[in-house]
Amino acid sequence: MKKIISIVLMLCILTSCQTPQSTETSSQPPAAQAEVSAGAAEAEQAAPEETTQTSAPAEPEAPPEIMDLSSAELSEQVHVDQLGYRLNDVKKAVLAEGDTEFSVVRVSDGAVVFTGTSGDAYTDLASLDTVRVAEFTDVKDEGEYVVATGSGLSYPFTIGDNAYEGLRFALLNMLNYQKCGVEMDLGVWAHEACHAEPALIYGSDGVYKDVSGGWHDAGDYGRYIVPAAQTVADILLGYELSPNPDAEVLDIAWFEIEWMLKMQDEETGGVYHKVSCRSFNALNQMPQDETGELVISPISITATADFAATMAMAARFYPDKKDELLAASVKAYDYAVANQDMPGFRNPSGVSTGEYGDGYNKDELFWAACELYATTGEEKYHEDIKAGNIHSGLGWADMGTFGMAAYLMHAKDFEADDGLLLRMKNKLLGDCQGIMKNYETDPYGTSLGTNYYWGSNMGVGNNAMSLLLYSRTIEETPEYELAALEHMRYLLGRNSISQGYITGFGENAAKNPHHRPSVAVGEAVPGMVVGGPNQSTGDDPTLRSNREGYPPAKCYVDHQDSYASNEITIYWNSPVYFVMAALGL
Ligand code: G3I
Ligand code: 9MR
Ligand code: ZN
Repeated sequence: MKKIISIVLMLCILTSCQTPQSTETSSQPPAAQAEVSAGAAEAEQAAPEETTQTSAPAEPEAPPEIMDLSSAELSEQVHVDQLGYRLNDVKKAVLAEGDTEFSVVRVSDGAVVFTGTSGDAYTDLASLDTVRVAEFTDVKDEGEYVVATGSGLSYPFTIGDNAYEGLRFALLNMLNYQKCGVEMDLGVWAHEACHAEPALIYGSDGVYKDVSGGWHDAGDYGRYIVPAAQTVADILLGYELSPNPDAEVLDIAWFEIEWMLKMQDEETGGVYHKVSCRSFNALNQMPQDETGELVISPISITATADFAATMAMAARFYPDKKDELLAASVKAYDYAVANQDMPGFRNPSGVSTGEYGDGYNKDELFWAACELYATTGEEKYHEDIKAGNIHSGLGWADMGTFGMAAYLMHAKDFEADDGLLLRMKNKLLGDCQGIMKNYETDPYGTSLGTNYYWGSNMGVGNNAMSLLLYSRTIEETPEYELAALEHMRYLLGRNSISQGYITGFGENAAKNPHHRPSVAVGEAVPGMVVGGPNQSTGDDPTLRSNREGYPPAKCYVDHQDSYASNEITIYWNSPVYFVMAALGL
């Protein structure tokens, strides 16, 4: 984990920190310098222009200027990736409007290793801040640094190929912290077996079923099929598309798959939507302390189709279990197709835990058909895909892109249909172009435009994932690969509030997630992606009282009670894990 350094006090006057001159012109404008969509704060927006990097000392022998960092102050307006940048990465920071010049300073000795001029001032509509982008790609000496400007110092960061060390594993290992039904040896977060007793089938005449196991969904202890399917698919795809896959993924995912299998009704093939207590328990309880009766909510079509998709996908990853998985998948698929007009899931009376309501099931059915075709090559599934529309999306309510990924990667084993391939390519390309349009006008390297909603960080992860899926399954696209990495930097602190959104990673990472084990213990489990800014501040009282009226990208509060901006979930971690794995980081 990162070395913590504390930075205090005044910044030495930047102008006194001069370095010998030697200039270098970058022909590539930083993303933030790209053209701005029409109609947006025109007066403030500068035309795109090439930026000039003023480089490090030309004569290596000349001793660098030294800045007294001990008498410099941290600025909340100088935004960097608080983990850092690999040696050959593009390196950008986001500065305040007044920061036309900046330096990169080594923490160990205060050496000013680089000075530069930042790009044009630009008003970011998501944060309403006017900012400048600073590029220091040429700094390639390993070390711990800060960016220093007239506003003050950034949080510290590493330049080195180990900048991201530990993050990818922690993102995956988070799922082990969410394990239910078994005793877990997790240091201070250790817990006894929880939620292991049979659960009541809602509406039955006292029928109980064993549905133990699986992962707690989030900051609460419910276990829900729809987000489980997304999470399993994300990490299996991460495994499939990684240049250096993590062997642990298969065991980790299997724990959830085993639980999902228990959630299927043997008789009909339908899959129960979720299992939880009737309501959420107190925030400071460890899992074994939630002892209310467990209730299995009714079967839904979205859960059943997601289950069918996940099991058909899993059949390719677990050859020894292929028959069992495929049988479960086919049974679920047949049920979902036959009952697709059933209304979308709503919490039944008396149950108020996570709903994952979704009145539209065509994307889930599409995903299932694609996975079944990808695994079996049976024409029946191909016909079902051809008969419907192409769908996209990677979030729990919209799963179509998982279907496209399966078809694009595996249909070639059978008789891929050129028309379908083209439609999928165009659909995914259209999504990626929309993402890139936002990305190119976002100083922080993300792509949500001005739309920050509950779980916006999943949107960040999913957008990066879409770009990588396009690049890996259709056509290698270096700009998309770079943009995906830049999205990570937003999550790691290069955002308008310099907030690290992954617990334990970065100097200013979230410390008070809405996560029951973390609250109970008084310390956040590491490696959890929090929900992030949510412009609907009315979604929770703590967010409202702290952030009402703030611009969308700033509607976040690192408070344990803010479930609408600071909860964690398995499916906010998993796309970010995918990105790290696919990038081989
Ligand atoms: O997607 C739209 C967006 O396009 C629109 O601009 C925006 C305007 O408000 O709304 C967006 O929809 C929001 C949606 O999340 C985005 O995924 C809804 O307003 C918002 O209510 C919805 O919140 C969901 C929340 O439960 C409340 O139902 C979250 O997605 C979902 O992740 C969250 O899930 C909870 C579980 O129920 C229980 N466990 C914890 C988990 C995380 O908080
Ligand atoms: O802890 C719950 C969280 O997991 C949910 O996402 C959130 C919204 O459904 O609800 C949280 O529970 C709160 C409940 O809704 C209202 N009373 C306070 C609960 C937090 O302790
Ligand atoms: Zn449990």
